[in-house]
Amino acid sequence: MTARLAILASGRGSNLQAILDAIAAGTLDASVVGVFSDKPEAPALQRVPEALRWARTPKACGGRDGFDATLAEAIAAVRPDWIVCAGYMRLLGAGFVQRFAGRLLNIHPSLLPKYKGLHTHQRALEAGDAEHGASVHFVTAELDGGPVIAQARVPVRPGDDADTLAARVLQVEHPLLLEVLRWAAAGRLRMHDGLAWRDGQPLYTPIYLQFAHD
Ligand code: NHR
Ligand code: GAR
Repeated sequence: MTARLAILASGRGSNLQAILDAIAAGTLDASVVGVFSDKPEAPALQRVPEALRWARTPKACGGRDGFDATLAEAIAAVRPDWIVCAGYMRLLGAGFVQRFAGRLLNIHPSLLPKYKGLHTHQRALEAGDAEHGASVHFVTAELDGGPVIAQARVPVRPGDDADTLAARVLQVEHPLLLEVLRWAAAGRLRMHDGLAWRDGQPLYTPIYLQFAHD
């Protein structure tokens, strides 16, 4: 059964584009049933037909709680199997997370539990880390604290700045997210007892995947 994906995005949308390209190429058995944004100007929205776009500012919804409630209704209306935060930059409230628990995924640009939150590349550089990377995790009410499914690493190279490092991480983000979405679409992923499970096995440590990068 082709999985129905709702994508949440606030910016450029390169992760969304990777999903659309994989679906078009026949390497991901899914369809994008809506793209949802807190930023009406987000370039990500332009990557799908107008009928699939939804955007509201939190301000227009009467603030954070009103936004979450409006967003939740719009997402529920498209009956997604999975909801994917792909460069989504706004915290989701506990009520929202509870409503879609176990079906909410996020790609985060760090090797969690390192560097939850924002400015991950700068923080990895300042810490002098030799490696950095990206994680896909189930979203829980705790910011970037939900169980991690899979990770991919990249080296930090001499002379890197936050932009060159972000660009290297992005090269592995796209295939990492796609691989996890293939598992999700095939019904192989669950969240249970605070852990991620694949094929009925609890993931006490994340699955490490290797991908090409510069
Ligand atoms: N919501 C919950 N409940 N749990 C998570 O794990 C979430 C989430 C919403 C988004 C993505 C996340 C990331 O991968 C994500 C994970 C936004 C912020 C943030 O501080 C931090 C992390 C993430 C997303 N946002 C500010 C806020 O006040 C706004 C920042 C801005 O607009 O520039 O919401 O990194
Ligand atoms: C990606 O690097 C993603 O991991 C990160 O933002 C970028 C979005 O790129 N996400 C976060 O920082 C979440 N807070 P994209 O819009 O081109 O997919």
